[in-house]
Amino acid sequence: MEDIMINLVEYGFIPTTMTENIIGIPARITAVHKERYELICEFRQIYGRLKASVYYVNQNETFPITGDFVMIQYNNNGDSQILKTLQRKSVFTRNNTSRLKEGYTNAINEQDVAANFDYVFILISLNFDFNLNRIERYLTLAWQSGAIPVILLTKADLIEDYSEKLRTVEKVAIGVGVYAVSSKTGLGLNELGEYLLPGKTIVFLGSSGVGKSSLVNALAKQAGHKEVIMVVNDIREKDSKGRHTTTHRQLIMLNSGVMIIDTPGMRELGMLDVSMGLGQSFSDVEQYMGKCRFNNCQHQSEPGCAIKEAIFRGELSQERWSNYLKLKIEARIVDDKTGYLREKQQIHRWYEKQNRKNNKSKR
Ligand SMILES: Nc1nc2c(ncn2[C@@H]2O[C@H](COP(=O)(O)OP(=O)(O)OP(=O)(O)O)[C@@H](O)[C@H]2O)c(=O)[nH]1
Ligand SMILES: [Mg+2]
Ligand SMILES: [Zn+2]
Repeated sequence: MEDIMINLVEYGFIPTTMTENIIGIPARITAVHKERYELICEFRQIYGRLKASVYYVNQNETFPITGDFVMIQYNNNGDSQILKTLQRKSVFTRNNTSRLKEGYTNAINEQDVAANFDYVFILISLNFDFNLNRIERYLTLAWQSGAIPVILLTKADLIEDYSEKLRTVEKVAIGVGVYAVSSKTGLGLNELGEYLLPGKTIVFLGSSGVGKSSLVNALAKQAGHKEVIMVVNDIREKDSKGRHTTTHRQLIMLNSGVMIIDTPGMRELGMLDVSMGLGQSFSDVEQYMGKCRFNNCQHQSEPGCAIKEAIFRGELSQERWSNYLKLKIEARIVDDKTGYLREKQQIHRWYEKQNRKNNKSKR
């Protein structure tokens, strides 16, 4: 056993009274294999298996996926036992209806993508794969997941002038950061600093070949890693389209303390639930609408405000509510193009203030 204990909080774990009352110690799933899980716990990187009497007998127990926090019975001499999946703050799951059609009950669902991420990096290649509809679907998915989307237009080194494309994407990506990047030249990577924070988890989404793993490597290099982290196949660009280089999801922690979940490109998007529109991505927020004591409640400091109460009870996160507001404000601006720029600046300031507030409360 190593001398130095790992602090799981640095892996994004938030201890609560609930976890204190469950037996075992917390751990985070870093990869999922057929029946075996890779985990990180306070002692070291370990392997684990599901406790059968918990996961197979009790049909309500959620099967862990990459990024999940779980409680384990630590075993120093072999596989540890996974006792419980803890509540997720964000998740990508498969479409429930297709799951039913396929006869899923509660079998291990390898198609589930990731859990407990703070940001979704949506990677779109500037030289192919450029499709606004797809970008919108990714955005809807990302908002639904409970995390914050960021759009990266990749391989900027291959395109002479991408400003037009950048502007087009900014128009559909309401309230979302859009960046042109290149893993080859390092262009735009510094701008991502505000997301690459210790303890935060970022999931990478995007078609096969857009450069997800290359970006992991570029960011790792930037963080001082000497070794290459993800395998990238450099000769496949022309002759072997459709092959997937990354074959499983892996949570990686960089030296800077940020965590990245790289995913295989596959048909991910088709498998995920994108049946709802962007407005309905916030059904978790909108369920409180119209439940305030006053009809014209501004959700500021009015008594009997259902939103504020939900936040107070911990049912709704402040961050989620802020995102909802941001999206609402931006949506209104798109309808009113005349005041567009002025208001965009206002939002920018509002968002920065919000960030400062968040950072303060974290200290
Ligand atoms: N010119 C250029 N090529 C890039 C860049 N990023 C990635 N590539 C190339 O694009 C190809 C695919 O890159 P990967 O990083 O494997 O793509 P991926 O999204 O991880 O693909 P899957 O693992 O299959 O989902 C490789 O040939 C890379 O060398 C870039 O910024 N510029
Ligand atoms: Mg890859
Ligand atoms: Zn209210």
